[in-house]
Amino acid sequence: MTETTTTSDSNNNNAVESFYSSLPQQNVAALWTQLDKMVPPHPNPSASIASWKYDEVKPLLLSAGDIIGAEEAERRVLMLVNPSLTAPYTTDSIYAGLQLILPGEIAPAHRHVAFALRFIIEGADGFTAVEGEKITMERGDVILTPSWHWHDHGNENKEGKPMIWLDGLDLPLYRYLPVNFAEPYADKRYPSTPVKESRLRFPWASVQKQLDSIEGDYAIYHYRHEDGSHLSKTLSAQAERIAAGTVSKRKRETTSFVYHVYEGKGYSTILLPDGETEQVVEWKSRDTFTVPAWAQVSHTCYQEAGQAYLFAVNDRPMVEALGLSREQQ
Ligand code: 1HN
Repeated sequence: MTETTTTSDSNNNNAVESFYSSLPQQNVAALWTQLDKMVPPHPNPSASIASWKYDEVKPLLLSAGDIIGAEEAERRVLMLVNPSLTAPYTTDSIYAGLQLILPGEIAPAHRHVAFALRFIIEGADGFTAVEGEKITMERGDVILTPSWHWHDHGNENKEGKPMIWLDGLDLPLYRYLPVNFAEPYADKRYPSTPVKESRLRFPWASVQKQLDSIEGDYAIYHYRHEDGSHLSKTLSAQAERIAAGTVSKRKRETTSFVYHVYEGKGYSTILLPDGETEQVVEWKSRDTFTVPAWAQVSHTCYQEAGQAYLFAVNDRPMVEALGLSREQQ
């Protein structure tokens, strides 16, 4: 009796083993061994909390300026690579990079399916020409390059000032929808005429005015087009004001963020969705950091530094369009 059971158990084990080992040949796999991974108990972004100090990255960017020309590079950019991922991931859904154009240089005209927005960090007399509109770049401006719009960049400064900005693109999306492609223009520049105002340019002054007009220690402003829509169908942006010596309420959203500090000094306390990994990111003007999706975040502005203004690229339009928006205060 006992012997029979043993034999049947081992027959059974053999049958189970051969069942599992037969699966890969047929390109199938058992869901029940990895159900947790497919439907985890909480959102689980792959991106980690990361930060880039401007004082550390700017010298590298300027060195890149010695090594390669903007035209040769096509885009002279240092990508902000999330340490848990590879390029183009700054978060799971947002690519960000720092771009440099030196006086007299042109980043030649091209167009691509990917959407880009730029937050201008420093420089003078720089421009980006988008589909015929030559738009001057000023610190704090957000300038859009909608999908499939011709664009080139340049720097006409006579005092040797480099033009530097933060790019935000929806490149990670094309891992799943591989429909992104680019086309070079026949000439270096796409024909354009200077414009003072553009639906593609969002000057900082009006954003700050909005933030300052909201009462209280904390204010948030969501960039929108005149018709109320997000900046694009994929990525958009927001700006926040945190009064000196105050802490913003802890909040988590299914949105991910690449933050960039316009002004001020402080730190953000970020708790990952696992509820265990908490990090404090210290920041000051021109630093950049990530907040992965569903991470709990609160911003603290130091008393002595005056109020802080934070800018952030977010993936809100995609998350909303898919009905996945959730927020916890
Ligand atoms: C691009 O075309 C620009 O036009 C910036 O300035 C960054 C990153 C990846 C692919 C294309 C630009 C980019 C990019």
